[in-house]
Amino acid sequence: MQACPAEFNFAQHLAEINAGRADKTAYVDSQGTLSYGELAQRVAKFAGLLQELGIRREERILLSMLDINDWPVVFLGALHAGVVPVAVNTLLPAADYAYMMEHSRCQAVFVSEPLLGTVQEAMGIARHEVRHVVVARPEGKLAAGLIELESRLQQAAEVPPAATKADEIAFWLYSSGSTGQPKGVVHSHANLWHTAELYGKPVLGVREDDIVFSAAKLFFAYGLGNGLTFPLSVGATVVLMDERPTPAAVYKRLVEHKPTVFCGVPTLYASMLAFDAMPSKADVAMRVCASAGEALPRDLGDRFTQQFGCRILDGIGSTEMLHIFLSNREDDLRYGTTGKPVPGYEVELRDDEGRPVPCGTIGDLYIKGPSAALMYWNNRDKTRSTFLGDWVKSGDKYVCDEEGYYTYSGRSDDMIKVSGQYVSPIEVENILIQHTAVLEAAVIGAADGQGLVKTIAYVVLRSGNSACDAIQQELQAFVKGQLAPFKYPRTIHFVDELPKTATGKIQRFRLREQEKH
Ligand code: 3SK
Repeated sequence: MQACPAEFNFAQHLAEINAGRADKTAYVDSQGTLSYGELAQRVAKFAGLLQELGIRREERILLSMLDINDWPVVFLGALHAGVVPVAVNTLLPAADYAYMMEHSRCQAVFVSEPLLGTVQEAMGIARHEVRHVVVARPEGKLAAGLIELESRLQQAAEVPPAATKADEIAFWLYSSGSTGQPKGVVHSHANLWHTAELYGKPVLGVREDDIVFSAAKLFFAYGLGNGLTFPLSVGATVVLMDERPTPAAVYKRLVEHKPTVFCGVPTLYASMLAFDAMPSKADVAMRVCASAGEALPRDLGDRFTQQFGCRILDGIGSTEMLHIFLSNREDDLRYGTTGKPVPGYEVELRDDEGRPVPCGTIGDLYIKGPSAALMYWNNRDKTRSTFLGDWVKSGDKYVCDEEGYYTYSGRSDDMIKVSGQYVSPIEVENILIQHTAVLEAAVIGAADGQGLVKTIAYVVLRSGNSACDAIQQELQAFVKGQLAPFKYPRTIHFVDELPKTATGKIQRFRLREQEKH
């Protein structure tokens, strides 16, 4: 494999490799298509628009947009300009956006109209430096002070790419931890290239004649690779979906656009297989699928392959490593495991003292590979405890068998991964105990009948309140009202007391054990 050149701009790299495909469709969304030629032109114009708005190299912009054809234009246009896009989860409440605006000191926000209200609410809370709010696809006339993306883009001048270095900061994504605020994960231009060269092309096997559809959104590291880095690195076509990834919405795209590569998460695969109006193998054209976010139960993989005749390559990646570093492969697949290290990455399982553990023993997963993030922005402590020289601590526990297959064995911390997204139990508990009926709360993740993790809360009610369906629903709505909706507990158990250490620390591991029996 060639090395990434030292002088490297990932947006320019994509424009160069796709220069001969001007008429080929790069993206298709619910409103139309964007050819490779149009994409290249709009990226260069977007960089011109940033200059016109007075946004300079290395400054940050916030990208809070649904998966529409403008998303890659904004992301790559910023890279082209040497400006740093901070791509954020579109499901977050205003308080989280407010934190991200302050923390990233973003100079402008690029937002889809349905998210504008949340962004404006966040601007009312945050001490921000936002100078421009640019709205993609507004339905009607925008209020004074807001900029419409399309008209400004059309008028903007195309500018040449910034001469960035491979190791220069290209973009950020946010990742949540069990305590504290989300961490700004800082990635370089070269990191995008490494994920395509090491995983996208050789493992997932994305090719020029593919149509790629990722139900995981572009603001996730997983979705960014699937829906931008990999397909554009080989000149493939991408289907984008701005809706929530329900089975109906996903099947609609699978039948209409006939994607050949599909990327999802285990909960989605489970709901697709449980869907009443499931299409037949002849209605779809998938040749390979990917899964990440949480371990794919063996039975789900088997049933999906039986139904659609194609395999799901289950893998694990992280926002810190940018994409998948441990994966099954088409020619080496064992459902129920996460496969083997992706060539180019090394993984090690270590005990509490940092010593490698033998085969068959659970250990903490460490990864070494070229796509590791540069740091967590303005968070020296967490950077130091995660990025350890060449190695990155993942926070996951794994076991490796005699044949070299790795199997997921839980988290090293209390974090819960639900449908591929981290939920901090502490964050949910802190909301629950703000409810007047709640005395104490503990939150854990537990596998349901299909082996998929769901959030469960244990709640001690204040005297005078009694456990019933109504209070359960009220508490669920209370959490949904304050946190991103995926964080609410799917089940609430009302208990008389919580297990605690002598010093009063909640023992979530005891609740997890109880949940298993
Ligand atoms: O959750 C994962 O396994 C994952 C995969 C690819 C990129 C990022 C993440 C978090």
